[in-house]
Amino acid sequence: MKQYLSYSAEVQEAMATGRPIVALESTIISHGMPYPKNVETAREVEQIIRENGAVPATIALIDGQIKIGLSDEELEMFGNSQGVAKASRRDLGYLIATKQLGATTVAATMICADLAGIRIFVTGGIGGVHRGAETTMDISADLEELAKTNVAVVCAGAKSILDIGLTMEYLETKGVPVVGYETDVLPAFYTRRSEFPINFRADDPETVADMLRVKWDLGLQGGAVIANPIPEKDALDEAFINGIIQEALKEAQEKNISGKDVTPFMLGKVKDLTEGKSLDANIALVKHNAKIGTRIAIAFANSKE
Ligand code: PSU
Ligand code: MN
Repeated sequence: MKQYLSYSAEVQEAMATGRPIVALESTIISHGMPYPKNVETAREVEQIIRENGAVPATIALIDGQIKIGLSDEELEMFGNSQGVAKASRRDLGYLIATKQLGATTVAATMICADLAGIRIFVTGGIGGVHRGAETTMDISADLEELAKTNVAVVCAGAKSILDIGLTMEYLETKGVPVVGYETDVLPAFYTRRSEFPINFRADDPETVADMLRVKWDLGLQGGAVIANPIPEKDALDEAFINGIIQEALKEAQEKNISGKDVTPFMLGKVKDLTEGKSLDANIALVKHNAKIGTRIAIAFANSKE
């Protein structure tokens, strides 16, 4: 397995010296945000992690290797390249064997982080059960991954392009804990609240770290969702964003968008319809997640023995 992993110098050094490392995904760069804001955001998020005392490891597939930690040029390449595949669990074998560029989703990033021994992963939002999944069966592979891979995902909850209620039910069935960070309800990505209660509330990074430590000490396989609401000042108006999501969903249906194209289509459409407001909110929440996720990674490293 080791022959497929390649580490940046920064990550290698952090591993050698036992410094906390935070994993980051690359689908958000290649398929989640437009250029050049995607690359700017990726750099800023990495910088926030460094400033707060951990080491960032953005994960992607390049030339037959799983890269754990990208260079500045590589970040640019993933942000500004049309030919980058969206890589989830099913795609890893093929994309690595054929030496293609692959931007890893939450599911694939969890797999790669786990292979590298990184337990804390920061992103914007996870995939989930899509609205209408009772007929389309569109359920993100992210949820299955959360059920089996030991990586905690710090995110801003689930977007209402998804069926948030069914996503919570799915996670419950699979035994995935959903922790609200300073919140009692699941945040809905662009807004701080949804109508769905979280399973557990944590008001400090130590509580999250201790919970993860005990879960994995007990051999309870799988990850956790750490849901951190978007800062108040960056949140969008609920009625405004939900109206726009409805409009975008309608267009996705009319255009018969399916499979792995659904989430990128929806994100792009919502961005256009909000005239970029959704992108600004997305950037703000990822940065906030980076800050909280770094604190959790540090607390988790300190919780060892
Ligand atoms: N949500 C976002 N931005 C993203 C994604 C989700 O706000 O970029 C990406 C993540 O990589 C996530 C993937 O893992 O979309 C889910 O895609 P799908 O629904 O096809 O599983
Ligand atoms: Mn899907």
